[in-house]
Amino acid sequence: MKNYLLLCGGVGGAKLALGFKNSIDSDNLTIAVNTGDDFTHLGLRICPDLDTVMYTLASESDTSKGWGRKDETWNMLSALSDMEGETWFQLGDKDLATHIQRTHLINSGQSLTDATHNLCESFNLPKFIFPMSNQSVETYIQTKNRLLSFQEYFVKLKCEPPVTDFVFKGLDKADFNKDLDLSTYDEIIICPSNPYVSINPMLQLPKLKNYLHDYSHNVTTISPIVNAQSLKGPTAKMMQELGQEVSVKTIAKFYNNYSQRIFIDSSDVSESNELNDLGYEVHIADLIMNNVNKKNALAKRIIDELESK
Ligand code: FO1
Repeated sequence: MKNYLLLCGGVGGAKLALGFKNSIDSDNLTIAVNTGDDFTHLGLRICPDLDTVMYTLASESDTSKGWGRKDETWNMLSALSDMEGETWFQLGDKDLATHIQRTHLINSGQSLTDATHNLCESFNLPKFIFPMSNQSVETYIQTKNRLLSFQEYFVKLKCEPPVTDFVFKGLDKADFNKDLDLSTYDEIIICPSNPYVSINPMLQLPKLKNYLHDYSHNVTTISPIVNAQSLKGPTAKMMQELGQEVSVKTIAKFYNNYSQRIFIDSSDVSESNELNDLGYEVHIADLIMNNVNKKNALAKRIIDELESK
């Protein structure tokens, strides 16, 4: 069995990561997760994509919302509201424990990787989930009038302001996670996550960017666009606002320097020839992962293609 590295954002990436977890031995699976969405809120270090992946793989996620924990209660948030505290970013009681424990571990001197592995251990997960970096990289959204922090844009303003650009702060002091030796992975999968705000923060880290460029024949993209719509979140809206066509071709062009293989949905089969012209080997699959069988089936399909390469 080959070794797989998944590059993953939040909800869409986590679904595919669950399919991989259910399909291969965890020794063959490593998941590098975007931390550009991370922020400090009410004194707590919050890492939304790491938590979404961790909860999803532990079967602890609230699948209807896509973030947070299942069977959640909201007593803290309600008490905070009574005190007229800040409640725009909703923290459930069980989820709060994760942020308190992570903040405590980091304040005690642990790296984000070690804190993540400690949290994963409490969910009976192996140490296969890694932050993209142990240093902070913060995603900002440039809108016409203001530069917004990611969570202000995403949660407070519900992705409404049109996007003109993206800014990643902290890159000068950040490295791709040193615990991940890229030469040990046979195949790298770009999960169906938002290219601009979930994968791009990782691509800004020179070690990963250069590796993907040099080994693009081992990099497979799974399109987050199906039939001119986002699988999840604001990818399609952002594409439109940036003046780009909402299509798998735009995804293929975005990753053209870093990937030579792409999985697209059967509804986009008519775009195959154009993707071939861009240099991609194209695979057609059902990319809509709306139940666990489909998550497993897509992961198995990708693994089968890559094992027989
Ligand atoms: N997303 C929301 O849309 N509203 C929220 O109130 C919210 C709270 C929240 C709390 C913890 C957490 O780990 C994630 C949370 N998210 C929330 C999701 C978060 O904003 C993610 O960054 C996005 O899902 C993008 O990946």
